[in-house]
Amino acid sequence: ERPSLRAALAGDRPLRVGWSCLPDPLTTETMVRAGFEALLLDLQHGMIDMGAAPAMLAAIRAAGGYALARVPVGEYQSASRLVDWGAEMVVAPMIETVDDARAFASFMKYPPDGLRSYGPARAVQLSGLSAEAYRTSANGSTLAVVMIETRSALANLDAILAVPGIDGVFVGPYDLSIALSPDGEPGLDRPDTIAAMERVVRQTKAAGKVCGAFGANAALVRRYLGLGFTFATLSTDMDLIAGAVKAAIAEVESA
Ligand code: 3PY
Ligand code: MG
Repeated sequence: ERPSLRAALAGDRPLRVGWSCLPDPLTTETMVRAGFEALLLDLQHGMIDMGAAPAMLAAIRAAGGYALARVPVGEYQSASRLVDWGAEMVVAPMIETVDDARAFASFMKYPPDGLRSYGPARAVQLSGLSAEAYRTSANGSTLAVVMIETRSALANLDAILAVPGIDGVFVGPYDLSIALSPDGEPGLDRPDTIAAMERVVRQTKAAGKVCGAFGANAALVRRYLGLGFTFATLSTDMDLIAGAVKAAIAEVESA
């Protein structure tokens, strides 16, 4: 039996996590077979909708990967459905307050911890567990992760980390750097952005929780792992495909 996502994230090297925007299960399956051990389906900014998600979650898991998903802002009801369909982590963007975190956690965890409604037939099928084993392990093994990407989230971080049912945080460096800038400019390399990310790592690790970041490219993934993040997602399916096409054309035409 494979380790839970929580156990895999606590392993001796960071998990290789990819990012999917394209709503196609064969693309996600290909990314996992090519080396990503986990893949996040982006239902916030990606083109993936709730209709596309079930087959994509199944494709990730059939290829042996861990299935992660990000919901659109405030769509906690969708988080429940994604875990019902086999997502092992759901990431909620633009969380600002303890109340936001509580609302999200309540949709992710079964009673008595939360108000997730019971109906995990598909998650049971994909997990290979009995319904009883799934139900009793789900609150511990399914991760509710809040995005820290606003000034209020930074200010409220310790209180957000103390919300029962919140398993970790994920930093969006674009929104965070825009929020920290006086003129709304993104700046992934700015010292204030990096210092804020270091603080998030420190506070999150002190709370014993998982700490992820969006890594737009290999250099940023290395930077974030160097700062102590538990994991950093590497690029996106769109950027990886576009980069490979450009490199292949250049190789032909530069000869
Ligand atoms: C951000 O950087 O704001 C993100 O949400 C990454 O997708
Ligand atoms: Mg963001």
